[in-house]
Amino acid sequence: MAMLSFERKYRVRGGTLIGGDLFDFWVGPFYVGFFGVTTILFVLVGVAMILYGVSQGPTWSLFRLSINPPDAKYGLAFAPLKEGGIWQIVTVCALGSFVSWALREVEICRKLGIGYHVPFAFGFAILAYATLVVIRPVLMGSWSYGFPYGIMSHLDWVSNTGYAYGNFHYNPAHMIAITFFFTTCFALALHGGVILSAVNPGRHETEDEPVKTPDHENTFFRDTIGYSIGTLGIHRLGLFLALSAVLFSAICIVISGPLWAEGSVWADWWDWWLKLPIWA
Ligand code: 07D
Ligand code: 07D
Ligand code: U10
Repeated sequence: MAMLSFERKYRVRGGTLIGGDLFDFWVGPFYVGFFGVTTILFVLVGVAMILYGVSQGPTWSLFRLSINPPDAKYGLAFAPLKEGGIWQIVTVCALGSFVSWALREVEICRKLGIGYHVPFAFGFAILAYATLVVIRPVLMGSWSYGFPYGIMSHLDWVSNTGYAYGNFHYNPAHMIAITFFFTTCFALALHGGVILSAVNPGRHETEDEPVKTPDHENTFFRDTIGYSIGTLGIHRLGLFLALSAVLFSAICIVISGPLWAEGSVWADWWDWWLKLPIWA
């Protein structure tokens, strides 16, 4: 179905979670809805606060500008605007706009009558962000544990936080997360590759070469590794791998501090392994 005739079919009222018909319309290609309006409002306030914060700061340089979290002395209290209060407001706006975006996705899914898989997946990204700037700081008793909002400054935070626990590579959940990230890329490369190989037969073939079927895709993997997960299965696997990567990322950072105390080294966690009696 051509896109335009499809849009005429599905661009109908209904499916909203809140607000009824109030914002049930499109602007150009974009569905608006109640949560489109809240998204825009949170983005406008958040961006305005970032611009205000940067205007007070030492630089407009894109790579160096930074909105920093409050000092440790403020604990979990509100900080004065220019001493981390802006960071706190920006954090509220970021969470507000991310959650609004997810709920707007839900409303679009309802209109289309499709599952909620995409907003569910985005929820994992929101969870990871919330772990970094809310859950872990609350467990540690201070907003100062949040990461600063700047391109280079947030890299400094990752580096400093990593070295605060010795070598972060020894964090077992970090290992699992990284393995899931690598596996996700591997799976997407295999999937993209096999689909294109079936749809675009080699140039040496004739122009009217028919598109190959899923049987060809299955057989390729059965011939190479003895098993094919199937056409639906690869998409389930992809979603599982990607969400697991993000979930274990959230776990690896939330256990650093709240569980494995600050100042201790992740490498020491592996002592249980060295002390296994079988090595003696
Ligand atoms: C390709 C979809 C498009 C999204 C893009 C990002 C902004 C920020 C704001 C100047 C895949 C848009 C960027 C809106 C502008 C200001 C104030 C997604 C795609 C193009 N990081 N990070 C980047 C964010 C964290 C880390 C790049 C955001 C954690 C490392 C970009 C968050 C940790 C490296 C960026 C976030 C961490 C980066 C490219 C939020 C652990 C890099 C991102 C909200 C997760 C890389 C200079 C990308 C880089 C990079 C954005 C959080 C680590 C600026 C929005 C604290 C090690 N991060 N990041 O392509 O080049 O994502 O940095 O949580 O090496 Mg980061
Ligand atoms: C948080 C992003 C959420 C994004 C949202 C959307 C907008 C809109 C608009 C474009 C989670 C934002 C949208 C703003 C944009 C438009 C229009 C995603 C988030 C909601 N590490 N490490 C990870 C590796 C080392 C350290 C995770 C590798 C060193 C710390 C991942 C290596 C040390 C933390 C990972 C490596 C160290 C991490 C990141 C290799 C430093 C974290 C992915 C090969 C010396 C972070 C939850 C992620 C984490 C994290 C990978 C090395 C420290 C598993 C591959 C040894 C302190 N590292 N790392 O979490 O777990 O995405 O965060 O060396 O905090 Mg690490
Ligand atoms: C997949 C797939 C598949 C497909 C697919 C895809 C996965 C098999 C069938 C999809 C994949 C791709 C297209 C590939 C490329 C994608 C990526 C690499 C992922 C990363 C994506 C990006 C980097 C793009 C990011 C762009 C975004 C998020 C759009 C930004 C849009 C807005 C800001 C507007 C949002 C609209 C809202 C909130 C509703 C209300 C809107 C309005 C009222 C519009 C106008 C608003 C105003 C006038 C008010 C002013 C507001 C402002 C200024 C705020 C905006 C702020 C900004 C900073 C812009 O599997 O199948 O194919 O295709």
